[in-house]
Amino acid sequence: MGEPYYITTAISYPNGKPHIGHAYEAIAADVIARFHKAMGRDVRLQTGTDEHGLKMAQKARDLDLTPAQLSDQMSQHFIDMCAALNVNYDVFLRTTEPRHHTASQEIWKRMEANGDLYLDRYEGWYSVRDEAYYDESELVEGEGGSKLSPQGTPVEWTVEESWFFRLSKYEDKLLALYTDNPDFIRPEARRNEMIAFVSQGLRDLSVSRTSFDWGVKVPGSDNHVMYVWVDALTNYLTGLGWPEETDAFAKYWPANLHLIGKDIVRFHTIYWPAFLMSANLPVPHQVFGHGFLLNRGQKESKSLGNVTDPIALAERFGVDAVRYFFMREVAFGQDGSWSPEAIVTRCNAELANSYGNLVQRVLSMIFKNMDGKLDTFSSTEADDVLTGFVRDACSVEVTREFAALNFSAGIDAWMRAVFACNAYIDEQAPWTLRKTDPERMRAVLLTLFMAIRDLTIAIAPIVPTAAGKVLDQLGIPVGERGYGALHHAGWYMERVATGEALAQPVGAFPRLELPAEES
Ligand code: ME8
Repeated sequence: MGEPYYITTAISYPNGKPHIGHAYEAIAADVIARFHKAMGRDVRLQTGTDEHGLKMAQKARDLDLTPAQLSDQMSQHFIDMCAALNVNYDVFLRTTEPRHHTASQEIWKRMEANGDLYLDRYEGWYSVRDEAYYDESELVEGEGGSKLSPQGTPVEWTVEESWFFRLSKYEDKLLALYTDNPDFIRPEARRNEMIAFVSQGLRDLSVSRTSFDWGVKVPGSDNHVMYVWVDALTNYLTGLGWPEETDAFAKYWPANLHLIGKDIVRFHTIYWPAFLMSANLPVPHQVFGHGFLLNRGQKESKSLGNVTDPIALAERFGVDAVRYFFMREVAFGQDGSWSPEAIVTRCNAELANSYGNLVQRVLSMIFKNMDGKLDTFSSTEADDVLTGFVRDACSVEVTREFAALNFSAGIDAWMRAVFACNAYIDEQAPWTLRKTDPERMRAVLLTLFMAIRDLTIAIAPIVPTAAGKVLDQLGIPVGERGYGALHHAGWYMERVATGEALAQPVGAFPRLELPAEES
């Protein structure tokens, strides 16, 4: 089955429906998972929902639901989003599952056994209305000089009992982890931020609450629930069946990649490795903090009225177009912006006009002029140059860039190969050769047939549905669709021997249109 590869997304707060940022992260994780599968690895992709904590409890109260009812309703929307975006996860984990409580309590016990948890007092400005603590710096002044939360609710200096995690003990170990494993935090800008943060010194972390009860109970302290991040981060272990000694855990832990957004890098690169070291477990290989997706340069929010439902977006433009656009348009790791016009322009120029049109033209000509039959042919230098160029772009450049999570650069290399095919077809003009030199026309079309196969295999992780359709039309067996297949083509000769013909092609990349009011 190949070397194991375990990738996770953040688990989303289901206190609302999924937004575009959730879709972006899920798509990127799925692309990475499909890429590694196509490279022959034994991949496991985990996603899920983060259902405990104050935010969930507050939202449920606003809606007159129990937190459990709210999470049941809302997590289904995240499952539906994955289906709509063709995100093919192996595990969808919900933190309210009993096995997750077991795992969270087990990691807690191990941290405690290691001497890293102690009871103390948590003090701060607390708003009963918000059920939240605020920093002095966040407070605003109310009437008569009273102190108010940023939400304008009254705050009181409050002292509660809390468990603390000795984070301060892990400063040096964390800095050593970053130095010894330069790829542990990506991209570089995020790594530098975290090194600077830890270098300033770490304070111990309050890891339990007594002010509300929607969470995992602290073992031995029934009036405490765990701080939501302790339980949330543990999801990556729960999904492997830990603390049972499962095959999945032995095979997939430590994770190869935690893919998350830039706002939660601190939790994943400081707290999480410290918890794991404390529990005597190996730390993940890499945490990548991707950028934020903006709508025409603005954050989506209810007040701006620009919140996009990712499922509706996929229905409108097609799931492959949305996936292609996100991976192509945004330099991975940086923030990016989207708009309906940008999706239409990008996908029409590249997917429909350059690549889709090439596929359609070549397959139609083979169907019409060669009865859809493949054959052996002798190639000229021009054919070999094209074949070599396309093969290199697809099997060397695309794979190198995708492996480094440089999706945009990988797709750029792919587009150069598409352009090379279009330049070749114009130069060779097979439509003219049909009358003057049918033998040569066949060689040109079959050279292009092989190039299209390479192009399609290379881009399949990004646009799996359309690529699957094209590979079906080309008659490529399912077992021959990985990157390894780019270097052998035994199936081609088998196909020639059987004489099986290609069916009449149907377009896989429709041109997109904008409704009149948006164009
Ligand atoms: O943070 N663009 O959940 P969450 C891109 N439950 N990504 C975005 C984004 C945007 N506009 N907005 C949010 C949580 N994200 C925790 C995670 S993991 C153990 C616990 C990303 O629902 C965000 O960075 O607020 C995060 O990676 C993911 O969406 C879920 O965010």
